Amino acid sequence: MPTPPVDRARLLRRLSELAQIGRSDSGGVTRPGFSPADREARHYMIREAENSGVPTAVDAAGNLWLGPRPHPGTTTLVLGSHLDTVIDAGPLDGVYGVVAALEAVENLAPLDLAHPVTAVAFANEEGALHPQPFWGSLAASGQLPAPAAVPTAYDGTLLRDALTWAGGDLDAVQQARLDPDQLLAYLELHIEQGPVLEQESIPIGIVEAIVGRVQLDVDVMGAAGHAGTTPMPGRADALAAAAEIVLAVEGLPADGWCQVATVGRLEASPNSPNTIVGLVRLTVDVRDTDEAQLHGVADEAVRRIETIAQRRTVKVSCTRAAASRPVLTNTGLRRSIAAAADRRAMPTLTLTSGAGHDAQMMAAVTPTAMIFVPSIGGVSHVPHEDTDPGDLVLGAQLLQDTALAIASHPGSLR
Ligand code: HGY
Ligand code: MN
Ligand code: MN
Repeated sequence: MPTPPVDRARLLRRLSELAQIGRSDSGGVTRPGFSPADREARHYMIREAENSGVPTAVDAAGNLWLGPRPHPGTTTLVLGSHLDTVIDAGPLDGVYGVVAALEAVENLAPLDLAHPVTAVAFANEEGALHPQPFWGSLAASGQLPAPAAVPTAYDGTLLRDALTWAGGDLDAVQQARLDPDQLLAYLELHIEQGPVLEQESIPIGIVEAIVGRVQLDVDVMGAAGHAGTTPMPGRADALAAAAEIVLAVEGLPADGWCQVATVGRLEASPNSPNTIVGLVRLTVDVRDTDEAQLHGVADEAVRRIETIAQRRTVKVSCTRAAASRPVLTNTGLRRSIAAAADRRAMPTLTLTSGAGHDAQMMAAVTPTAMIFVPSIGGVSHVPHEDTDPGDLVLGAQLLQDTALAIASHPGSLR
């Protein structure tokens, strides 16, 4: 069955218009999950979908469905990613996969397929404002940890309110859980966010494995004091201790504990030029494709942090705030992607993802795979994140072709 062409102009127009929503002065995009800008992007996608006659819905976890939700009596092919971003992000991370997924749903809708094809924008994948990353895909895959008593964002916003504004319901989040028997597979198209495809001059990546990740929330509690009158001996300077902690975390990969380690968020208080810092709140992000290694490094990070705290007579609390397992994608789906690429003579490369994705959560409940397109300069999570428009269209076409091939055959992938 010939697959209709992706509408290049529509795809690029939507990406360009979405990049204006949450635009920051630096030219980046700031649309943290459940923020007003995130809600504006959702409303934009709802208008675009409904103008094409595609039904939309928001589930209790705030996931935005663009097309028929999985339902009894069918096994649905789900295409998706996320609309939310980190702070000062680029214009493509996540949103590219959602826009391409809607494009495929629109183009395949007129065809009589054995399996329905739908699109989803999973809520709060990044966890940039409300701390639980992969919130929506964890809820959809039945893996959401019990939320804190009063889940609160880094800025003090209550998740209950933010989720309600997004169309969800904190008390009914369990209803967002998908029934694996109603799922055929999950496919996610995403920018690579790394340098490999560009270095190899190959336009399509077929993801074999996705890195696992552990995030620790660390509080360093010292003693605030007057910067001028407090003698140096005996200070419990939380920021000086945190500085050692940042470097100790940075040293974990070089010591063979994991592939990458980062302190990405740090808040010092009272954050005044002439006061010794009393409290530092920071996050530790460690990643590896080996699950045992990942849990070992989290324990080692805590050991290093506690040793520094003891020597500096500050107190620390380390909490495992989020964790995602490393996953392998589905072999059959990878073959379907490769076959679809071959039909269009698209060169492909099989690679590992150093970024985490909603696909990791969906892999727990249904056959899952990812397609990458190159990132210019290999950069992401920055305003100058970019991909050649031709590659964006190629990736979207391959997603659609693969979806058509998989959804055309009754019982495929079973
Ligand atoms: O952090 C990540 O790997 C992804 O951007 N959520
Ligand atoms: Mn991201
Ligand atoms: Mn992403």
